[in-house]
Amino acid sequence: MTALPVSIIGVPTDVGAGTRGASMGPEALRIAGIVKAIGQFGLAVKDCGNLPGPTNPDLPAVDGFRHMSEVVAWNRSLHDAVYVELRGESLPIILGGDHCLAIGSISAVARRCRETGKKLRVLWFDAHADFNTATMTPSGNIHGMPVACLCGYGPSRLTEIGGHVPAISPQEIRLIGIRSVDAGEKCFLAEIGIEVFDMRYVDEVGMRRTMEQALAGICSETHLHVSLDVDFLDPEIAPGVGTTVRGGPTYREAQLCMEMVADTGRLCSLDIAELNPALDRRNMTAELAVDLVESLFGKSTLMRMHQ
Ligand SMILES: [Mn+2]
Repeated sequence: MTALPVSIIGVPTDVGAGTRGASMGPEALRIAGIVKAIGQFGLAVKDCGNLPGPTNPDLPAVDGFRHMSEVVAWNRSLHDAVYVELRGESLPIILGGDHCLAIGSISAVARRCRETGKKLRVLWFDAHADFNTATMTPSGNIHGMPVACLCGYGPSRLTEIGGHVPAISPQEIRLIGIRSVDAGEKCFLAEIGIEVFDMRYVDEVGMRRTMEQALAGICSETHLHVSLDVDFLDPEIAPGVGTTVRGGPTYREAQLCMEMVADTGRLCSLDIAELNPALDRRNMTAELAVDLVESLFGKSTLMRMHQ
């Protein structure tokens, strides 16, 4: 596979989150050196800058959703930006921003896959399942709903952004690292058949076996999209996020995930979401995220004798 040029798109939004600050994520990732980190692999990198969008009005939920109009505006514009980059044969990297942005990015990826006849596989690395609906979530924060919206469960203004409902089928996504799911969400996930590799599973079988299963069936015609919520990582190594949950993957486990994605050679798009510099310590979480991105693009943290 020839290496695609990379296009970086900043999405400085926190309208989908309960805690403010993820809107500063794109700049923190740039400061941590994301452009240079990708460039070192000989790839062409274009930083498209930040998308414009509405500011955070910090209002309570209306009809079960907070900031619906703002979330719709950001995601429509991100959908269009990602779609343009994919059509131009680039690999988009979306710097978030809260995780609601995955509605826009993945609906664009899915749309492009439908046009080109590619198979889609989404790996969703997260502490949460992000499968809430307006009736199940008390807060109404839309960053807890993107997987549900992408699978067609949610308000039409969000489910229809990519022009096809549902944007993705439940069979196209794997949730990895989950350790905070409420009862209603758990039943719903099982009912529609989403494959979930929770931390209990990772503990029992190990990250290597987990990733082998999450990547099973990927072939040369697969578009692999990674959606990395920074809260996937253990808070001890990644404090800069608004929704930390104890008991996440260690540094080595997280690196192994990324290295195994790199080994497939099929990574075609990436979201980095929920980095919150206001909660970080000396940008360490942004630097870790950049470190993981390097592994996604093939930097091996160990010298291997048998490649
Ligand atoms: Mn998330």
